[in-house]
Amino acid sequence: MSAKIIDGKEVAKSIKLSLKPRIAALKEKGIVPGLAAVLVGDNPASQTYVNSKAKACDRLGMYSEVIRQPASLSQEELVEIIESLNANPKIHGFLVQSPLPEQIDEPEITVHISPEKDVDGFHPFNVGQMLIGRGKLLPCTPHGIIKLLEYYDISTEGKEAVVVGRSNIVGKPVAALLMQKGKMANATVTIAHSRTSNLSEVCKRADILIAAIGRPNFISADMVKEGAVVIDVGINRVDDPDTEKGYRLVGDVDFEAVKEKASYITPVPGGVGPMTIAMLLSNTVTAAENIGS
Ligand code: L34
Repeated sequence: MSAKIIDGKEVAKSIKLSLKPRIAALKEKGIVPGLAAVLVGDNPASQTYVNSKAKACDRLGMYSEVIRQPASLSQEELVEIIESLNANPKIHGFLVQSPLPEQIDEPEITVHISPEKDVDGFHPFNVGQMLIGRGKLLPCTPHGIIKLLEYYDISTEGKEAVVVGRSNIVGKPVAALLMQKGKMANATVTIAHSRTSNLSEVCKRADILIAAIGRPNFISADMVKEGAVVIDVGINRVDDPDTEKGYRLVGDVDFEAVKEKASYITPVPGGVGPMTIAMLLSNTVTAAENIGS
């Protein structure tokens, strides 16, 4: 069997389209939803992602700002920037792009973001609300994954979902969303990680396998059950002198081999990545509706 390819660009487009009437309704009230992204340092992947976020806002008639800062930025200076964004009426949502330089204490930074403007959904208040099933601003990548499954009518009800990776930005929250009571949830969730014994066997149990490890081609075909739904969250840059950019993007899943075994699979690029941006825009519109100024 060759898997059906889950087209993240198409789903992202449909989500962005669905935001248009909400943006128009806000504009009638004199509100232009505004997003700011803080970029510290010059990580090339972060620059790409942040630029894509700003461009996506422009296309939908939203306001956006990218605040670029040197890698030498101090914790105190970053907190000041956050406080000014908290107070900025043009900005309804903002984020501080990861990774951050080592002098910055990231969890400590997140606490300073006003929960109403926390469109990443990383503030402990929003994490807690999500965990009890009351999240208003859900983390973008995990929520994007749920939306992909929903769009393709892939039921999660009663399914074995295995999440490989336990990061705060993907692994833990996607597990929380899949295990909760409700539609597009009710899954039996296992979180596996680098210290899991028998990782291959654990992965093989999965009806839905979510790979968020950050290691190129880590999930091989022999770790995947026949007919499984495979969601690849990894975006790894691998050197490739034959390409114009000098690298190519590969996921955490050995796509070519695994697609012969899976029923559905997300590609990299064009899978989960575009959904992260679509859900960020969605959260920004939601934040603007909730803040209403
Ligand atoms: N604070 N930091 C914060 N929030 C986030 O939500 C992120 N993330 C992750 C990294 N750090 C963050 C992102 O924005 C990953 N991420 C992200 C966003 C967009 C894309 C990938 C990752 C994306 O657009 N991916 C395209 C390819 C882009 C390319 O050419 O490099 C894709 O099709 O997968």
